[in-house]
Amino acid sequence: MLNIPVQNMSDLENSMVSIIDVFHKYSGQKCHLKKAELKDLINHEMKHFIKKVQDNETLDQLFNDLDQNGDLEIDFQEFIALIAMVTSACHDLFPAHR
Ligand SMILES: [Ca+2]
Repeated sequence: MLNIPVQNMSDLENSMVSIIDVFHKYSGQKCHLKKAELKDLINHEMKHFIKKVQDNETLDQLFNDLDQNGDLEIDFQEFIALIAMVTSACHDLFPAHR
């Protein structure tokens, strides 16, 4: 574990730590997200950026798209692909200067 005081970290570094923290909040010690955990994470942590996942068909589709190695779990590598996709989409929607 890196031992850097939070106040010394940049906004971007803090954001990276937040992504890691959120992943582990939902994955727990096992470091993989099951389908229901992915749904909870999206619906609680990304509700302003992604339409709420309500039906199983949408969840299955999203889960299968993210699960690149087909082990029926989302590891951190697969999770950050989602973060990258959504962040990229937000970049197109948000003005450059807020
Ligand atoms: Ca996987």
